[in-house]
Amino acid sequence: MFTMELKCLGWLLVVLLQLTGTFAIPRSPHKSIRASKFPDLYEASISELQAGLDARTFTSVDLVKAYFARQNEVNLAGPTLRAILEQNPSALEEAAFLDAERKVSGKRSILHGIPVLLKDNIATTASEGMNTTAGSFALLSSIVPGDAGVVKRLRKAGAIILGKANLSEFAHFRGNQASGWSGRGGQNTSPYFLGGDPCGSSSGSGVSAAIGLAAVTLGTETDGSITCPTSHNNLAGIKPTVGLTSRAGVVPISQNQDTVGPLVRSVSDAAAVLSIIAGPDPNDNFTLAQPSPVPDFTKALNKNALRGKRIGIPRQVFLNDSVTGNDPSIGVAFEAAIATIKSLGATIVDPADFPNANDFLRNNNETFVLDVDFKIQLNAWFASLRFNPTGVESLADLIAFNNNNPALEEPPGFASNSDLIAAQATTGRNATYFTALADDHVLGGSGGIDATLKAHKLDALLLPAAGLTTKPAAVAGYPIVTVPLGFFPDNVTQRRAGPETVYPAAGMPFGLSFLGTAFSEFELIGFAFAHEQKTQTRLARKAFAAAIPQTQLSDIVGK
Ligand SMILES: *[C@@H]1O[C@H](CO)[C@@H](O)[C@H](O)[C@H]1NC(C)=O
Ligand SMILES: *[C@@H]1O[C@H](CO)[C@@H](O)[C@H](O)[C@H]1NC(C)=O
Ligand SMILES: *[C@@H]1O[C@H](CO)[C@@H](O)[C@H](O)[C@H]1NC(C)=O
Ligand SMILES: *[C@@H]1O[C@H](CO)[C@@H](O)[C@H](O)[C@H]1NC(C)=O
Ligand SMILES: *[C@@H]1O[C@H](CO)[C@@H](O)[C@H](O)[C@H]1NC(C)=O
Ligand SMILES: *[C@@H]1O[C@H](CO)[C@@H](O)[C@H](O)[C@H]1NC(C)=O
Ligand SMILES: CC(=O)N[C@H]1CO[C@H](CO)[C@@H](O)[C@@H]1O
Repeated sequence: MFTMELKCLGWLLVVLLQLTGTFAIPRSPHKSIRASKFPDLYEASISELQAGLDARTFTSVDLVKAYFARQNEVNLAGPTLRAILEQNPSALEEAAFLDAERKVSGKRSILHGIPVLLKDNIATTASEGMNTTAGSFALLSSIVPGDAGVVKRLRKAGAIILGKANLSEFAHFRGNQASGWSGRGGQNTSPYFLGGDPCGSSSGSGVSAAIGLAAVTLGTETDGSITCPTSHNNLAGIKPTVGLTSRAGVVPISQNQDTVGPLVRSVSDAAAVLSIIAGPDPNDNFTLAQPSPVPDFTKALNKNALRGKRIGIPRQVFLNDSVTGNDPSIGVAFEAAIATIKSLGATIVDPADFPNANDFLRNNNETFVLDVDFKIQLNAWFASLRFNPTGVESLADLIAFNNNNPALEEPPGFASNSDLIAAQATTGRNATYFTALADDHVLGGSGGIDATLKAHKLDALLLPAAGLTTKPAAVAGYPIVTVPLGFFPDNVTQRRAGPETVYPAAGMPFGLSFLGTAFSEFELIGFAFAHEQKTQTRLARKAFAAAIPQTQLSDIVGK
């Protein structure tokens, strides 16, 4: 420990001297040859970036500069995607430190020196310079008690926090919201169709991962908020079992449903990130009930993972377009996915209907539970702040703040506070609440996903990501792993999604979801990987030209 610190100091000195120009380590004379070895940041995987960092082809400082430049090209300029809220003013310093440490003692983990973008409801210590606001002006310049549990794990693993991503304000718990809109960030839009709905609430995370504005992004899901932006942005995403990843330091909706997970470009990257952010956290007691030890999810990456497995297709309600509102083209691509999964050696059980499928059509227990939890937990969030200059200290204050600052928080088309008002009207965790919560667990779990898996001896369920797919997993707290499935055809019927957005639209992506029981991430990752490797759907279509940032490492290294 002691010698390590001395070595670190020595290298920091070297770095400082280099920075101040006192002496310079000669650069490679083969720069033009090396330039071709830079990975394309649009698609670069964690392991490609790690290989380049290890080979000293580029540094983490170069990576941070390149990602910042890419963000600046498309965020408020060009197609004005509005995916990024803040760039970390300490990121370059953090990168330089991690570059120096790598030289001395090697990498701490596969995330050492890798830039990670966080949804703006995930807290970062205020002294670093970034705000944690869930997109709301009511939390601007508030002082959080410290890093979120997942951020502590990322930093320990050597990751660089690159910035904060836009989102649907308060993770889509404000009322009648357009996906991807927040007071602070404005309307985030799709990189696949100008003015397309990026889906939320982890919209900025999804859009940023899609076009390489960061190496890795994190989002949160209460019901659909990782799965849907993963689907709309041609990504791999994991909505972990509630209690696998810590929610400490995450602006809450509900302890019963909130969960933090990765939105990235490949199942391999998702597995690597999940392996690092998962694990117990004394500040989130739900995480203390998870199986130990945390699996190395990268060991699940097996192209033959579907061989001999039984995959069920819950058609009733969940594949009925008149219920889900899905465009028929999703169904066409989904049937092809079933055939692919069969060709990969799985037994398809079709249909494998939920015994309680029709209960999902009218059940409102979820809203009841979320309203009660949100009021209690958001009030606790405000109480936990060291300081909030806006003076907002409660949900009631928040509603008043929005109404008193309409130019900031209620511009035309974005004025609804109906979720906040409904939550404010609740009176705590009474007998009705506990009945509703128990009913949720039956609906999604013992009477839903688990009942279906058991009845047909299944290893997983398969559905398109869009539709009612996320609800059973949301109310049960169960995992979903999503991968690219296809793209809307040019003649798709375009619809309005929000005041400034449309969905579906020509060329926009949609995803395929694997669902399972609690803590079945390892199996689901294997199945999703097998499908991803066979189909390579993500690579079939890129973002529209103006949404593809041009800056690459070759523009940064040595400049
Ligand atoms: C956080 O918000 C404050 C107040 O608007 C601002 O001065 C500061 O620059 C913000 N931090 C970043 C990194 O944008
Ligand atoms: C976690 O702690 C809260 C109170 O702090 C309690 O209401 C809840 O039941 C606990 N949950 C678990 C899973 O232990
Ligand atoms: C699909 O849902 C509609 C509306 O609920 C219903 O009328 C129809 O019977 C369903 N179709 C099937 C095949 O279940
Ligand atoms: C809650 O679930 C139970 C059991 O499925 C159902 O009878 C009840 O109507 C639901 N309550 C609400 C408010 O939807
Ligand atoms: C529990 O509180 C809700 C409002 O949050 C109310 O509608 C319901 O009647 C209450 N139930 C009981 C048993 O008091
Ligand atoms: C789009 O084109 C396909 C293939 O030609 C056709 O089957 C489908 O009905 C068309 N959809 C619409 C909405 O026109
Ligand atoms: C990093 C960045 O570009 N942040 C911008 C996010 O959007 C708001 C609203 O347009 C801007 O004020 C920020 O500068």
